[in-house]
Amino acid sequence: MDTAENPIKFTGIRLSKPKKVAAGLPAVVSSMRHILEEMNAFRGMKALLQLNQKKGFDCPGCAWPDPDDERSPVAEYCENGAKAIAEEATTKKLHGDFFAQHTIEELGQLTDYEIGKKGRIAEPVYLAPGSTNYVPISWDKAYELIANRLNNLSSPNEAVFYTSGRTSNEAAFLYQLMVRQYGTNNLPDCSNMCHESSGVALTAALGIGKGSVTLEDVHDAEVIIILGQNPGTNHPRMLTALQKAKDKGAIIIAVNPIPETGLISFLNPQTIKGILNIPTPLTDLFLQVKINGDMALLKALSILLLEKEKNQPGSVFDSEFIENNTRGYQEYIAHLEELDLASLIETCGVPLEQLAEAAKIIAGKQKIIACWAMGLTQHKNAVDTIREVVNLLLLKGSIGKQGAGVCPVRGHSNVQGDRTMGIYEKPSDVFLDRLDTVFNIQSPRAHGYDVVQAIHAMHDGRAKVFIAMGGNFLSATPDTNYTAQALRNCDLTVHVSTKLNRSHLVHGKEAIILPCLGRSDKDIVNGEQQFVSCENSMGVVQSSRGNLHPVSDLLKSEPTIVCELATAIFGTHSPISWNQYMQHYDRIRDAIAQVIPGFEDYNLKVRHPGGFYLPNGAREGRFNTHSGKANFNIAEVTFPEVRKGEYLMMTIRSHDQFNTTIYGLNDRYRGVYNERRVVFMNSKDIEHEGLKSGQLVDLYNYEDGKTRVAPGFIVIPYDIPIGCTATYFPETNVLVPVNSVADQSNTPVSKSVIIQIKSSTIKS
Ligand SMILES: Nc1nc2c(c(=O)[nH]1)N[C@H]1C(S)=C(S)[C@@H](COP(=O)(O)OP(=O)(O)OC[C@H]3O[C@@H](n4cnc5c(=O)[nH]c(N)nc54)[C@H](O)[C@@H]3O)O[C@H]1N2
Ligand SMILES: Nc1nc2c(c(=O)[nH]1)N[C@H]1C(S)=C(S)[C@@H](COP(=O)(O)OP(=O)(O)OC[C@H]3O[C@@H](n4cnc5c(=O)[nH]c(N)nc54)[C@H](O)[C@@H]3O)O[C@H]1N2
Ligand code: SF4
Ligand SMILES: [Mo]
Repeated sequence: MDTAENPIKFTGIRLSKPKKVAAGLPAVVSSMRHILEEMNAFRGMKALLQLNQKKGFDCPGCAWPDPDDERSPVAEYCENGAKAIAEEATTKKLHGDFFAQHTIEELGQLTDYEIGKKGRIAEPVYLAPGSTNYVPISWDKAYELIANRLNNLSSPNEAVFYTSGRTSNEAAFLYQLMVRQYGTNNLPDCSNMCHESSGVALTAALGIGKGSVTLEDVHDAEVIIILGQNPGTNHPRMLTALQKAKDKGAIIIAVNPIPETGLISFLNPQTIKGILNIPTPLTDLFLQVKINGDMALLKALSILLLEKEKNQPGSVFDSEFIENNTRGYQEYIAHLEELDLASLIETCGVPLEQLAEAAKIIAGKQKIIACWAMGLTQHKNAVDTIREVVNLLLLKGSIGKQGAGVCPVRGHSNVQGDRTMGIYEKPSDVFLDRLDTVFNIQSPRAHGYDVVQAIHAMHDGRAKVFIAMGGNFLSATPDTNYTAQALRNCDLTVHVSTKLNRSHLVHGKEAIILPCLGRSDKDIVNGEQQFVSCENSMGVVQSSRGNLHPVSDLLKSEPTIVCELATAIFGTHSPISWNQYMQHYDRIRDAIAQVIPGFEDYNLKVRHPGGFYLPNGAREGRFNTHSGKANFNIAEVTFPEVRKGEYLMMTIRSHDQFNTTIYGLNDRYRGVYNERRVVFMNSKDIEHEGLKSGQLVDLYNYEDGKTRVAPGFIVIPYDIPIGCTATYFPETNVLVPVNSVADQSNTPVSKSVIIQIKSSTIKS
């Protein structure tokens, strides 16, 4: 179906062998090419020189931390950081004339790549009911209209307020405050689709929903296990940290269905070795797990460790740590003893010899870090799988000590900070009580909708107004056609955005786009430059000051937009005087300091070069759980039911995208150029299905008695386990059933989608 939600275009595929080395000169060339396509060299260099510097701005890419100590004065960023800047700081811009020339329908036929290349949205625009084009609207009129629609709903719970993870702490705090003053906890965010499973698992196991390690810990680790993560593409500066760890003798074990280039070896363009073209091998042991075989793999590893411990008591497990700091050890051991190693091996697909080698490596070491990302979080059994990672570390006493711990590597640059600021549909009463006391409001106590619940509520007419602080809800969420209907059923959809995206084009009866400043933009209020702050994946809060002249005078900062919208919604009788916060962002930080533990003296601490660490009990070996101890978890081994003729499909990122933003059409490391409509398959499966390399196929999912189809994908033979396939999101989100969610975290299961593959009905 070639519609506004799923346009299909083929761009002319070229293939090469997957690369064996990440980064190096091609990365530098690619960075510069992206920058120069979007802006002149002066603007490009001006931005890049301040990227991730202590007085500069935080990279709008991923949440990998910056070094605490010295930073490179010229290039403290990676290829994908440069691409993020090129995308955001482009000088191309969209004013009213662009929207007058192009109907929504026309724009909907463009691919995500083409839409993104159009430029920055340069003024607020409005789409009237039944109208074909967005037209300019003044900021005041836009606020008035949104406030009017919100104030006329029969309940505040009929509105949904989405957040994506680029939003600063300051904007996020104000946004959730506005939403709670308005009267709802309907605050779904991208985290619901991302590391929610990690948050749920770690809170139950360790008493804090975040990672426990610092960057220094990664450098000091003896063993680093990387599961379900592709750092070479998605957290490229992590390779520098891995290289440092390797230089100090660390052993890296990678667990992944595909041998990702960034896990194999790294040419650091900032070192002499890199310049001399001498790569650092990274992974010492690659375990090619079947999609979603991790739980079985981890249990098998624990069994092998238990055997060694029994043979030589005290040599493998940290019994003192287990005794003093954990709960449920005996029960966990009893559980392991009931399991059948052979069937675990069959489920995970990794041969015993390799598992034994991994067990041997782990057995003799104490400083072990486990890193993971979406390859673990987006499965039905994600929470229990992550708890299995923790079980393994607890056996080894590898939590709360230097060089050891859990490291869920976050996605968006401030997704962790947004949660800390209260962007959460299930806030604690303690947090709400503080808000109420400090601001003299009455926050609602009923929990709100997460992403999946919000889609259903909009689909069923229980929610009528959708407001998004960033993001691209339609393309990021599952079951694209169902979600498109959900958005279309709304009376009003509003987006605070930097760039045009598909969620602006598949809209409610009325729609508004409010254009905002990005990270790289200079934000001046009353003649004084303001800064915002973000929390990275390791709990460091840092300031971020853009240094580029915004492409349009009609852009506003996210904090200003929230304050002005709140003023329009609540009028002059509000107990919160919203105006003060947009006059100086120190006022927002003062408010945050009053509400959120760890932010005392925020304004002082955030001005410290490099920022400050938030408190983290697990890091210090204190576990704020119900039991006061770190908890082992017992879970049955589960695996998706895949019938004959069905395959498991993981939806992954190419090297040229940031989530739904498509920077380019290449996936250099995997050797795919100029095409995104591809399906990676094992050659035996290709043969078994009677298909050929390069053939066009249609992909189907039939869950819940519905037929979902993603037509037109080119078959690529790849090094992936039998029965497993991979495609890029968002193109295949149409196949992810909205009701297929992870137990406990409700995260869409977008890494184990059950598909059938049939030769295509369309021509390329
Ligand atoms: N350049 C760039 N950077 C990004 C992003 C981006 O889109 N582009 N997105 C950002 C965001 S929001 C996030 S959340 C992160 C995402 O970072 P990643 O989680 O690295 O992103 P994915 O492409 O989803 O890759 C998942 C990895 O898990 C593997 N995998 C899939 N299923 C399984 C499984 O069942 N078991 C195991 N062991 N492995 C599996 C895949 O082969 C792949 O290597 O990156 C962030 N950084
Ligand atoms: N099938 C499948 N689906 C997935 C995933 C997957 O692995 N597979 N991954 C999931 C994950 S991990 C995530 S995090 C979500 C991502 O979901 P989202 O966060 O909703 O999506 P993004 O693509 O990151 O959002 C991009 C848009 O954000 C806007 N934007 C960019 N910068 C700014 C800014 O500074 N301010 C504002 N206001 N707007 C800005 C731009 O308009 C841009 O078009 O997708 C999820 N969806
Ligand atoms: S690793 Fe992530 S945060 Fe660092 S420069 Fe690259 S994209 Fe930006
Ligand atoms: Mo994410």
